[in-house]
Amino acid sequence: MTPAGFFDFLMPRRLSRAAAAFALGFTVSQSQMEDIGTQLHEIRERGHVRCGVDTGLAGFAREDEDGNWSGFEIDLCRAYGAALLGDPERVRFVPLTTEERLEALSAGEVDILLRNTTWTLSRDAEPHVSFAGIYYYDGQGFMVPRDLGVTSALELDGARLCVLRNTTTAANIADYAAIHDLNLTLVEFGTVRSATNAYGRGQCDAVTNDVSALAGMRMTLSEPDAHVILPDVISKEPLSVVVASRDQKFADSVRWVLHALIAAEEYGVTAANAAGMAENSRAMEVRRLLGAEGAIGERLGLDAGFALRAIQAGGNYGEIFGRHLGPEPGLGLQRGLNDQWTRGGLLYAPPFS
Ligand SMILES: N[C@@H](CCC(=O)N[C@@H](CS)C(=O)NCC(=O)O)C(=O)O
Repeated sequence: MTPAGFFDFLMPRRLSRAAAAFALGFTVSQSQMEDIGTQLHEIRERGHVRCGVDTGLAGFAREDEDGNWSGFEIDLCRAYGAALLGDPERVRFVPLTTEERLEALSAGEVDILLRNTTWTLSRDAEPHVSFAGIYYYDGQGFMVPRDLGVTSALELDGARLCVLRNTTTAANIADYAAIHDLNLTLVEFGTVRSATNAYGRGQCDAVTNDVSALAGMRMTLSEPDAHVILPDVISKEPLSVVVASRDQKFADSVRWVLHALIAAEEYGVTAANAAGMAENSRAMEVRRLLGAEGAIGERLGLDAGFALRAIQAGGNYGEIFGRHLGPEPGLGLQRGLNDQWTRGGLLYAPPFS
């Protein structure tokens, strides 16, 4: 649907946009209104979604020698291609360093940032970016060579620590060191590859990062078993999908595609059974989710089949997690906080109604 089409749908034709906004009681500026719906329109014109991803992090986003990307964040991007454009392959992956990521999003170089980015107040307060949903509840941890014999981060006094610059990691570790009176030397890097290589060469005694990222780094070391991730978790790192804040409608659709993958797992909808459930399920919530009932997709400026296609692209949240982050060949991470609320986790999709 075009932006104009969206407004036609929302309000009587004879009302001007400003009058309509007034009539609906919105306090939206003229320029904000003009942007509503434009981003999806641009993506459709272009024919692909541009996803900002890691430069290379096992389990999350990695490119092989033939240019094929794979990983948890990659499959989430593909779900967006399927939901927004009807095809999981209509996605271009743009590798971004920690330093580049938010600027690239603000500058309109990518549509969706899916790149281990923690939702923080300061980042959310930036005028050009909006956080559209948490897809992984993480926390900052430490990895050390097993033969160092260290069992807690509190024993790292005097250590050299590899850390990625322009991250929450670098800020948290400074706070942690100050509180616990630890004298740490931080050795900063721009990409995960350079940090992993430096740690592997013994340039640092330990490396600190999001625990999931440490699991990815560990996997790419020459002898993964020779390294341990310590039990200490020193921060909350809710990794989120981020979009530019210029088009709230787009942010909503991005948020609800993620919710669709989470809700699908809760209701037992998988890549394999989604089409059958759309036809045969008698649960109204599932029918609405899959577009067999109601018009929730249209409310988002999408269409009835957006969630069905997203789920069929690579499965529900649990299927995607299992493939990349779960037991071998995944990173071996537990579901933990990233389990459904019905099983004691934090994943909780709001109602599809
Ligand atoms: N979640 C933290 C850390 C994010 C981060 O960038 N972590 C490193 C993990 S090693 C990373 O993903 N690097 C990926 C890369 O270099 O492509 C943040 O948002 O600041």
